[in-house]
Amino acid sequence: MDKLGRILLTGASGGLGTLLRKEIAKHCNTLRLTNRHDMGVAAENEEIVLCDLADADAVMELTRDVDMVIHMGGVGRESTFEAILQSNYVGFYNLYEGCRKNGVKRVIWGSSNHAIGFYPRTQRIDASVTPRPDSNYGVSKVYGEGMAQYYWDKFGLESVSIRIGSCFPKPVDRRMLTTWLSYPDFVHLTECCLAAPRVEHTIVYGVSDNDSQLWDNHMAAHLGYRPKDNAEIYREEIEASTKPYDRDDLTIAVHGGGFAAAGHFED
Ligand code: 15L
Repeated sequence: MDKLGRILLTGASGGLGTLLRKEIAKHCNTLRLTNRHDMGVAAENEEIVLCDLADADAVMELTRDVDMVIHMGGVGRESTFEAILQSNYVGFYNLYEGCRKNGVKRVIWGSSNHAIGFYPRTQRIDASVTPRPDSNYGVSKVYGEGMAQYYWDKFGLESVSIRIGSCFPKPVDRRMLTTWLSYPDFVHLTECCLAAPRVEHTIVYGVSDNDSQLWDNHMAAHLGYRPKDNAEIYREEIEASTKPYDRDDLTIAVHGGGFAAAGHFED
């Protein structure tokens, strides 16, 4: 892929941000890293900017002279409404406004399978389905996808919303035999999102080439994503170390698993 001038990576000290920091730097002249917390020492082509995305003025500066954004920041699980509000709504809005006003070309960001978590496991879905979020966190991802579509339709700012499954070094429970996204596949998918000539607003499921599949990526074929890993190689190990789910347990009845099964966070 052609080298970009400057990429901004948010959430740079989180799990996925730390992974991308190592892998994405070679695709740009300058990698600007941001988070609220310490991100260590800047490497040769890195810039480090401490920033709270809820601070609109700071985000306006943060997004200046940036070609593309990889947004892995924000609250990454169910939480209080206040925490989600500041990060996934206010912070997300500030980011898109900064990108629009500073002429950023594309935002690639971590949406989540929890935007569609209440679909039953008996149904394989593609990106055209109506969202069915399974948590306040999932609702915030639906908002993000709405923003991404709106900023493409109204302002021509491109986005890829990656509905990430379970991105971990290896699957750790039975549900993840279906939802697992390996680190190498996640890096490859992010590179596809950076390199694709035109994405408009694309929704893609971030999932490896698992034998057991709930998500169909035919609507994101233009990204050229070809996952290589398959959770099936862990089946024996997972089945030996975990109990089978009860048929009626929401953890296994719907795509979102435990997020759907949990009660309201603040009750
Ligand atoms: C997510 O959205 C979370 O960020 C991650 O920690 C996992 O829980 C994942 O979903 C999942 O569904 O396994």
